[in-house]
Amino acid sequence: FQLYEHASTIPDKSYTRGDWQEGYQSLKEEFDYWIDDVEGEIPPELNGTLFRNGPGLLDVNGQHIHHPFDGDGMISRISFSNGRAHFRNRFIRTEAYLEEQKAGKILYRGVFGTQKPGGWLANIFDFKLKNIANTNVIYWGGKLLALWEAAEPHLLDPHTLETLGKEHFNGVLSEGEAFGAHPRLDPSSARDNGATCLVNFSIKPGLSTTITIFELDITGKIVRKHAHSVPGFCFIHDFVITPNYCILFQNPVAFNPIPFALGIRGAGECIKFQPNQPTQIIIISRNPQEKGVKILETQSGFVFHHANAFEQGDEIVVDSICYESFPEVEPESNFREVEFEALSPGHLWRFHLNLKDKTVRRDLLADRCCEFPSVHQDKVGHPYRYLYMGAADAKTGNAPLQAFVKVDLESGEKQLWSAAPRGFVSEPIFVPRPGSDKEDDGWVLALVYDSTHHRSDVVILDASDFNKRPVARLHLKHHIPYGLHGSFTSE
Ligand code: 3ON
Ligand code: FE
Repeated sequence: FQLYEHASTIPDKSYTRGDWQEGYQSLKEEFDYWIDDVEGEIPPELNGTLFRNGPGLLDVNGQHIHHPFDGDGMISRISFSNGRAHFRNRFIRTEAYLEEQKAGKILYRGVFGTQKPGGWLANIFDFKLKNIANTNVIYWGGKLLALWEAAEPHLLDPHTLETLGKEHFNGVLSEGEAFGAHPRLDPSSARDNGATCLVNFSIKPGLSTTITIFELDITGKIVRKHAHSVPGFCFIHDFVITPNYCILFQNPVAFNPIPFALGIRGAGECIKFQPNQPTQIIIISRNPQEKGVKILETQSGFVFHHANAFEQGDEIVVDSICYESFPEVEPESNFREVEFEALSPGHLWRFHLNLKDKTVRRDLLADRCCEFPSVHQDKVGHPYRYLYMGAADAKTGNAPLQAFVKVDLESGEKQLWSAAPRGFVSEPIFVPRPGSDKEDDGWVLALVYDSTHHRSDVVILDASDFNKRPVARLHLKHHIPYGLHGSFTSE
């Protein structure tokens, strides 16, 4: 476990930018093999499949994309059975991926600033969206779906990862209609006789924004769909649920479409953070019969990801990763040259939304730079004790994610496992030990990029104690570019 050592070997920083950059090389190959290079032991009770999604290509035939969020989606599938693990990765054959690979050049503009070669003249008034299916992957109702928040999901074969087409849920979703990338699973849905249901949302931008809520039963059918209009432009990437509500944070941003229309900037680069405006917290009832939304206000800030929410008396409690400002994408900049220290780090906050007196209180829970929170699947929407997330190795300041933090929300205790100085982490996922009802009895699974060997590891931590060495570390034969989200299914 050579990466287990701490950052003390490098006095001022726990990483070098050069090491970090290597994790953003494209992975062009598609693999299919049993993972035999394993340190430690894969728990024999760990059975199921970890699916990961994220940008696999950071270039199209050598033409660089402008931002990783514009990269073509690639699925990694790590399946565990009887103490062994198998790896497979496949690109999602979206229409745009196939066209661009055939042409050997960039044919589409990306939301985060990728432009077709040829300057603004080649890009002006081109409003076509490239559905890159790169943000999340879920197995639900017997379907494996790759998600991207501005368009419909792609349906994949859960075994071969072959792309089967776009999914419209029997026509409930129309051609090109958005289906968000951050579904939440309600472990006991009252409207489904206590069965698990999947809740998702979508954003349709405009001068006013339409927020649509979708609920899918265990067969994968959309059983509830209701739309709500809120004033102003929204950029909402994630949301949280409780048994009765969906909660979305409308970050204070303004959208100026002109540079996008003129072919100078991507749509996402036309979003400007408004530090002097409050964040609006949108509360939507999950009862489709209930019209209208409640809106509460809190201090300015930018939230991509929420950890969880629950109802408590007159309050809804929401735990979220909040930035002081939105990290704006600069058109002239190269994301590989990012000055980490110049950006504001994400911190874990707890928001108390009082529905009776319409006030919001917020408390800082953890002031270490962090992202990608995850909780026990049975605790989604309910009071909970433990949360896991990616974090910087250093206590303060903004830096790449190199560690995992477990937060005990009851005692305030935090445990850290770090892959610094040469390892870089991604979203951790908690997998409960079968048959156990202790909230932290299980494993935390994640991909960790090891720049020493330019390869990625599947790291399995004992969730009950991060101070222990990893239960197992599975060395892949190659790296996987830093990804976004994924899920574990025991089916
Ligand atoms: O808001 C409008 C509606 C909408 C859906 C306009 C719009 C064009 C901005 C839009 C589209 C939004 C899209 C396509 C968002 C895609 C987001 C994405 C692919 C990823 C977001 C990732 C967020 C975070 C915080 C990632 C962190 C990564 C690291 C810490 C590094 O590993
Ligand atoms: Fe996300």
